[in-house]
Amino acid sequence: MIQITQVTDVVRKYTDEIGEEDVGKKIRLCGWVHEVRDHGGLVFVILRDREGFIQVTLPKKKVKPEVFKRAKKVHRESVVEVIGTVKAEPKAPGGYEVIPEEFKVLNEADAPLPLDVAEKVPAELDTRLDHRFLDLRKPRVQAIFRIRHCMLQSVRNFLCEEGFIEVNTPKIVSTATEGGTELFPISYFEKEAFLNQSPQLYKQVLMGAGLERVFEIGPIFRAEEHNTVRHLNEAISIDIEASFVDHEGVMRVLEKLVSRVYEDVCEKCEKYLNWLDVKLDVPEVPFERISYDEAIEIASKKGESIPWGEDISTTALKLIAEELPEHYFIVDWPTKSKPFYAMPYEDKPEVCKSFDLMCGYLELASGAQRIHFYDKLVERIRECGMSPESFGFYLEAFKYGMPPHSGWGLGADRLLMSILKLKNIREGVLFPRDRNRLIP
Ligand code: AMO
Repeated sequence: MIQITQVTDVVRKYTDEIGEEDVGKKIRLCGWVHEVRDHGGLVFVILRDREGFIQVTLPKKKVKPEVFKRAKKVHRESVVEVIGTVKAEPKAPGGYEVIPEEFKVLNEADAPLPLDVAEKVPAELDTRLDHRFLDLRKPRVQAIFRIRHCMLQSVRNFLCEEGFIEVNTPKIVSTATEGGTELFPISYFEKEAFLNQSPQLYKQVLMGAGLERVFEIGPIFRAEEHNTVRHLNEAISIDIEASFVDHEGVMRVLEKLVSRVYEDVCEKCEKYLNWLDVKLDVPEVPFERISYDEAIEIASKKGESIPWGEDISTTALKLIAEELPEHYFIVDWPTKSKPFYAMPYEDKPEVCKSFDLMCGYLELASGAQRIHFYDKLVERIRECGMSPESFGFYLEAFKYGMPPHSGWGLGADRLLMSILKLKNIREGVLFPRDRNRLIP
């Protein structure tokens, strides 16, 4: 790794890089003061960096007086740089300690802290999110984001290997895609505009452009009224679209992707999974598929009836999940319960070639084969009570050679929530946006 911090002869080490080979050697540590334990003539400073902790031991008689004085009065969470000699010490966390010859306070933190990073004083999620930069210093919280990073990298690697091209589509748009109720209007000079709910229209247009397989990892905005543990107003969606593939084809891509993410997280994030005390089992593919009809039948037998054609309620989904493995697909939804672009079955137009990927009762993704015929699409837009005129640029792409295609959208925040069994989706989002939260 390139040494990008201050230049000295002494090599900077992360706390987890210190081993037997460093004993007796001089190293440089940079990080935050996690804890100070003052025993009079002996002071222990626990230094934390992004990889863990190390004990900096200061016996009054063995360190320079100014170093001893500085360490003794440093506030918790101050930023420090320590140069010192590594000693094996079985009683120290990690088995090593550092005896400093230099102890620089690069920036002193105020006291008292608005949030206890050492987690001795527990805090509610709201308080934690209000002071998120401090909350993020907690190793267990950082672990979530290290795993999120690995998850997204795994998604990218897998989709690139499968021939998908990464694209970026506009987030300031002029039309709804997933129904008109959840739109955020914005002012865009003299025009009406919205934040995009989904890259849906653009990824389909790119099929008309001949890109064949595209993916996007980007924000989607939904004016969700409800404050639930699994809804955000700004979420990250992993979207794909593929030509000459039916809904079954993209479901296979989706299940393989999910299982690959588990494999990669297990392999590359053992340390962070341990910090979180999470054990993962890689889900086996193929995932079970049940039809919408079978799903509502299960719910109805358990006392929760869903009128055919309606969306499945959370209560019903919880009952359905009791009968199924962790990951499963609900397929063949009523056409009227899905957006206009889902392709109805030729011989049964009241049902469409769509699917939801579930993890327990949590919906992780939804997708479908799309209607690729211009006339049929215009008819469906009208049936859904919308005006084809507002879909001009989208519809044009269907007039001049649109291949058959399918795709899905997978909620990245929900995927992370399900992998780590987070109780609240907000825990896996750096700065979540919900009805009550616009700051920080
Ligand atoms: P859908 O609306 O089902 O489908 O969204 C796809 C996935 O995105 C995630 N998601 C959310 N996550 C957190 N908070 C929200 N408010 C939220 N809304 C959605 C979910 C969901 O399964 N265009 C289609 C996809 C497609 O057919 O390609 C779409 O947007 O995990």
